[in-house]
Amino acid sequence: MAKTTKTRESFDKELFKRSVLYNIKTLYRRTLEEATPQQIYQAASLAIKDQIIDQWMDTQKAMEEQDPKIVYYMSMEFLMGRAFGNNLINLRAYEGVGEVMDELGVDLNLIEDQEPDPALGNGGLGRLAACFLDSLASLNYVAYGCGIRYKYGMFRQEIHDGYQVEKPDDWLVNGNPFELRRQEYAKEIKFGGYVRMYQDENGRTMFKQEDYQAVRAVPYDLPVLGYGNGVVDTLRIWDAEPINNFQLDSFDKGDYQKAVEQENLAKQICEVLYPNDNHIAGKELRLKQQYFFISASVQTAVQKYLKNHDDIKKFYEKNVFQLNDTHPTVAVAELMRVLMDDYYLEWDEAWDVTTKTCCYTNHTIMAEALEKWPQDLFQRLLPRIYQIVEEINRRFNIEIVNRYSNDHNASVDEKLRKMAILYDNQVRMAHLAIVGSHSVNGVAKLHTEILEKRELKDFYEMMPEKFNNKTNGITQRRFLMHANPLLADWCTKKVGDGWITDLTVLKGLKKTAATAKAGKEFMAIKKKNKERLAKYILQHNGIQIDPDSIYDCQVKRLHEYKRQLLNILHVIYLYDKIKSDPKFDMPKETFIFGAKAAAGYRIAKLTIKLINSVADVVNNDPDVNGRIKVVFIEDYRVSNAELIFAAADVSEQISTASREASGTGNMKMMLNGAVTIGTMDGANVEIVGEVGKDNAFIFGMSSDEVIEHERKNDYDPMSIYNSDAVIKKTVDHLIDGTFSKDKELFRPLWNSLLNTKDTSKADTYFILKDFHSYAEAQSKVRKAYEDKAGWAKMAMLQTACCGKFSSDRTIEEYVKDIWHLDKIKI
Ligand code: NBX
Repeated sequence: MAKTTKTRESFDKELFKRSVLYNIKTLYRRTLEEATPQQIYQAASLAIKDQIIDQWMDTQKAMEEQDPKIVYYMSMEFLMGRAFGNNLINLRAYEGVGEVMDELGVDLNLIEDQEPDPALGNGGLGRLAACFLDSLASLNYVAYGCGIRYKYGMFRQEIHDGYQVEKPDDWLVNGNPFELRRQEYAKEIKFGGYVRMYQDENGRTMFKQEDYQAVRAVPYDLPVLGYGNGVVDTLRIWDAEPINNFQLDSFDKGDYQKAVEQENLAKQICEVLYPNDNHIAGKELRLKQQYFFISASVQTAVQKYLKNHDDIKKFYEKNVFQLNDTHPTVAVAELMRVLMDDYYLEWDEAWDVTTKTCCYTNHTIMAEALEKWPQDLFQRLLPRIYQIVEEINRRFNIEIVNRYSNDHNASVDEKLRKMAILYDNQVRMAHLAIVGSHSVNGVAKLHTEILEKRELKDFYEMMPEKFNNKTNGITQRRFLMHANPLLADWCTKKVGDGWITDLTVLKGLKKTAATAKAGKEFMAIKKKNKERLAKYILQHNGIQIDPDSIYDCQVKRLHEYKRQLLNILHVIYLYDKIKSDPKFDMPKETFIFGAKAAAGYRIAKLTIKLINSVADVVNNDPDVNGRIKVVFIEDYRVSNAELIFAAADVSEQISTASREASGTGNMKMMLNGAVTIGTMDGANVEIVGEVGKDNAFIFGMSSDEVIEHERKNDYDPMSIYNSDAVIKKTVDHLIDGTFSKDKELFRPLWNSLLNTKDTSKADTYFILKDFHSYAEAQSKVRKAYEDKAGWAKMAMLQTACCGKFSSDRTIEEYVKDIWHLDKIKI
């Protein structure tokens, strides 16, 4: 248990113990001995919640007295991970609770394992939102996360015969002990119908949605604890309920029909998270989800403000909306609607407030992830919102015309085509987000540059002042303190515990890193974490791995641009080497994968099957003799990610340059002392900047080179294949029966690299082009690992140099440049 967490302030062990026993009795009519681990978990969680509630109320009180500016972080995803352990850490009660559990004869880890991972997110974007909330609370800012209480979060992944099988994630079966249902803040949300225009008694033109379907949005609040500062912020996630229980004996057929439809709508809206990342399915229900939680959140924010302020025109002085990608972008039009229709502002006044309130973060340049809605669908579902979007678009187009009609270097038509919000019968959400916000940011330096120079070039030229970079970060409270208590303690011993709230303190380790003794300690801790992961893998995968082997880890969503295929092709290449040269000398290496593929993403799912098939062959071939092992960890999620990060030696960050906006797993691995093998992409560039290029293994094309090939459309993987025997042999193993009796099974993967019918579509992610440079980098990794002392030093330097990548730093930058929040005092 982490000594780091010893600095506890007001945690009362006796009170906690009594409270747990009491809860077991009153909830389950049982004694501790009779209670199941799940029941103990529930009882302990409620005991903790008791303490949290007091702090939560104090925070609310401080808020009312101090009237700070509030950020609403609007996101369709919050990938929070388990709350129990994290809450204990931030309450500084982890060790105390551990002691109580010891006294009760209960294993705290077992209790933590009773909690399902709340997986209300796909990957990086959702997890970033969770890290941001942790940092906001820890830095004394008042924040509301606004999202959806999906009944089913990200699916649970099972592997059957090497294939991914999606199982529903029924995370609420046992209830959620930390949540509070806030019926009193329910809101009505309207869909469909038509807009009636009329003059009110003061002669104002009014717009009223009629003949609509409505659902009731009911908020559930989850506490977000700051670290040791008594601040408790709120994640408010919305559930949908039917407005009224309709009468089954209704005589009016029309009413009856409508009532059933309304009830169904309410049942559907929050049913499930769409499991796609970096890809848009364009489903009507998804747009309903978006408007549902945004309308509820915007209405709440405005009403909350007006409780203590009377000038709605100054709303932006006390509130800011950060839109997490384009998914919450209807907020721009919804705020306009509320300001004009409910509070009678004129267009220009409402527009001033809206643009000063909204800010937009872009997380991708992948074309297939850009949200566009068919105009007719949008209009049918959100008739009033559509009118407002039309008017925003009309005014923006006038601006474009005024700006460019006398500019001989620009064509107005071209600009309209590229920048209009409504175009080609589509609503382009990114354009609405940019026009309706005063800040547009990318998530790493390189990503922001690409946005400015390429993807959003026209917008950048027209409104450069809006654009800025905010390099992502991660919270060290979860990803070091909770994930790796041994290393957390070691850091504290070396440099004090200041790193918990200021990660740059770890740079003090640089001096330490020079000594051989420290290196041994560091690697001993790594070894323990590798044993912990080996135990998990044996339990969950039935595969025995060697804690003395190199743990090379690629864990993240499965996507072609992330190039898990490059990784496994390199394993195939190594396997060949071993087969053709039985004495081939290399340190033992374990290739660890973890990844979920979107349910409809064929190539991604087949890549999972390939990894498992390669594992079957390689792990069981006596010629390999344990030199390489391949493991695919089932159901990759926040809780097992923590085990993996702590155990990783090598961090695989191998996306095609320019494609990974930032990456955050790269930072989590670095924090835990894993060395990066990667491309100059996303935040890797900045990681190398901090740790130095001698302490990372960089390979492959630069983003400029990739972009240049795309511009010229001159990349021809087939010519590489035909002229390079090694690549040909490696790739052909996909279709020669080495990894599957059915030689055609992996043909689609082979085709994805070499499809001869349409060269421009083959190997879109330049796997063959980067292959040798990757293999060479891998060979350097193996060589470096053989120098034990050298490796220990390099690993320590990762931890020492990752100060920049705390989400605390990111949040302070958002505050300084965009949000201008006030700190509250408790
Ligand atoms: O956001 C990710 C990027 O790919 C990472 O490079 C970045 O570090 C991270 C945080 O900024 N994007 C991401 O996770 N996107 C999604 O999950 C996503 C989900 C739904 C959707 C589109 C994208 N419709």
